[in-house]
Amino acid sequence: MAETEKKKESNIVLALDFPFEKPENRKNLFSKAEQLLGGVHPYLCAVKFNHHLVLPLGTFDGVRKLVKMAHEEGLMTIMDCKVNDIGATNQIVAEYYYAAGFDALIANPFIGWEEGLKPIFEVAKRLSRGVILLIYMSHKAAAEGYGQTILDPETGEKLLQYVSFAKKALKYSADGAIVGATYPEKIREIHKILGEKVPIYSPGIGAQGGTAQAALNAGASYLIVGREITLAENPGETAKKIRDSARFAKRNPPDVFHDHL
Ligand code: 3DU
Repeated sequence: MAETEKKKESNIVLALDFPFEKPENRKNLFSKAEQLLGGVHPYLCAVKFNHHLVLPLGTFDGVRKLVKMAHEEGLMTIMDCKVNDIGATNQIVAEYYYAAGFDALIANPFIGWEEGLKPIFEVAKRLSRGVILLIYMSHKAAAEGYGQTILDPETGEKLLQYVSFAKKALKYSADGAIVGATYPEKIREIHKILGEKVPIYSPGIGAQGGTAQAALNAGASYLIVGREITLAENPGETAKKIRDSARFAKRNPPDVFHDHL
């Protein structure tokens, strides 16, 4: 991803999400997605797909075409399927999404390693693809799961769930960590654990209330942006603005200013 970011001069991952369409009108979604991607690709490094398109368009039909289109524009593709089942099922899920062309998929570390995440990482390794782990989600109730206090099974000490997940992301050599832009203080804390070894992908910019500046300042490497772009009157202009402000924020992190004050 770092190479693509450099080449495309962008750290913006577009969440290619659209509002619900009646199933009989689902072909409109393909045209919408195709048109949007055609207009915004110069300002992106990757496209993230979700059930918004996989359900109505089908993985090996519409979605595969969009994945191909993204690749032709030099973009990486991520499937946000938040894999969360037993290993035998996860393996099949991973095989299908990678077969459809996805470069990486998102998985939920709550399932644990043996017969959980391990089969996904094994498929990813065999096919040279990526696995990105959810470390702290962006929504209001994220604290109920990711923020709970657990007892570290190795030390018996109290530990925050997301701290444990961040340590595991390092241990498993995950290709990315999802941390919500709505919780910049969590990004900062998790970034301290991950350093530059596992890049932070941050969703929740705009529609969910997070800001690009705060997420980047706290240590996020990539910004995941959906509705702010997909529902904009002029998606190309909006994507360019977000890309430009993200580049500026990266060059001029407010922390650097602070350090000099
Ligand atoms: O709020 P937006 O429209 O910018 O979309 C954010 C996307 O990222 C959307 O696909 C959502 O399902 C996904 N996502 C989160 O928003 C928060 C997470 O913790 C993980 C994924």
